[in-house]
Amino acid sequence: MAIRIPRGWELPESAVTPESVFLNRRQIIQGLAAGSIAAAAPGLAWGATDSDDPSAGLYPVARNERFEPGEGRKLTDEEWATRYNNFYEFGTSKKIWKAAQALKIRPWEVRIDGEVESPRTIAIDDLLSQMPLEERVYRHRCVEAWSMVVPWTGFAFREFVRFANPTANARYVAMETFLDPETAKGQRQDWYPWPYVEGLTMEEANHELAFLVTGLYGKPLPRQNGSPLRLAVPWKYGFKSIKSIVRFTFTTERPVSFWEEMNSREYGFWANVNPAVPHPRWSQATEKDLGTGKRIPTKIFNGYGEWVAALYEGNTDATLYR
Ligand SMILES: Nc1nc2c(c(=O)[nH]1)N[C@H]1C(S)=C(S)[C@@H](COP(=O)(O)O)O[C@H]1N2
Ligand SMILES: [Mo]
Repeated sequence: MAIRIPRGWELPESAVTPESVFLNRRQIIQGLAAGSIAAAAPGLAWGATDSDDPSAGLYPVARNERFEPGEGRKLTDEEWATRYNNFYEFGTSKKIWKAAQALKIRPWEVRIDGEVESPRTIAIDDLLSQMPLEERVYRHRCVEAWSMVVPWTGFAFREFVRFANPTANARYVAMETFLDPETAKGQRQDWYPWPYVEGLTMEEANHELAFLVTGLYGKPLPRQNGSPLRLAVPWKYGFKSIKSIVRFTFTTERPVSFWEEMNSREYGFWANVNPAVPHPRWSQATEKDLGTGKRIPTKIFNGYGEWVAALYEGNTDATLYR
């Protein structure tokens, strides 16, 4: 197969195809003998790596218009969101998207245990078929002071909580990424506390903004973005939004997250975006918008204060500690 279309990231930024155009291109590719061409030429278009994702037929889904990019913000180009990533399991640079294609996303099971009425394991496609999917445009602010605005597809975390049926004792939910050093070479670096772990209070998990993500730009979530299931908590620094989740454990005690374990002086449990609290090694007052490169002021709770500030009333730890 020698079809060769230059890829977006091989072009100068000025020549990158606008979303509407590559959506059409993707529709065309999908229309062509489903699978055969896309499978023969992986990387042909943005969506082509999805061709082996059995959930592809679920997308796109309707956008929930309650969530907006924010004043002066525009959607980040898909190529930036899918080619500039943090996923330490596949390396510490931002260019891990190719390495991440090694991730086996099926079969994929999600374990639900701890303080639940009955622990269970569910296959991702069973879970997907039971959850109400919607699209939400969220801002994402990395602790490294870059940010993006992307359309995630997924379901409200609180729908998942209802499904998991925790006991009244549950105060936190801990989440865990897969552990497979065979495919994820970063996990052979044994000075990191693998697997990646994150956690939320039950109040946070039940907040309507907390979102479990299964798709991006109207397609199944690319592996490099944390397929098949990742978190999006847009009022917190990006490292809270754990990727490729295999386990949810409801607990009475606060979990210690991956980055907190690595360096608790720099990364805490709450990690609420706060421009007034600098990282020990850099300011958090501004951020660089991915793609445009524009420097913009960082907002408290990443601009979601109206939604979430009430969660932290009287909890100075949560707002003043990083
Ligand atoms: N398992 C896992 N989850 C992770 C990370 C990681 O290295 N491993 N990086 C985090 C960080 S620091 C950020 S900013 C976001 C990046 O998500 P993106 O690559 O989809 O933009 O994922 C978060 N989730
Ligand atoms: Mo991050």
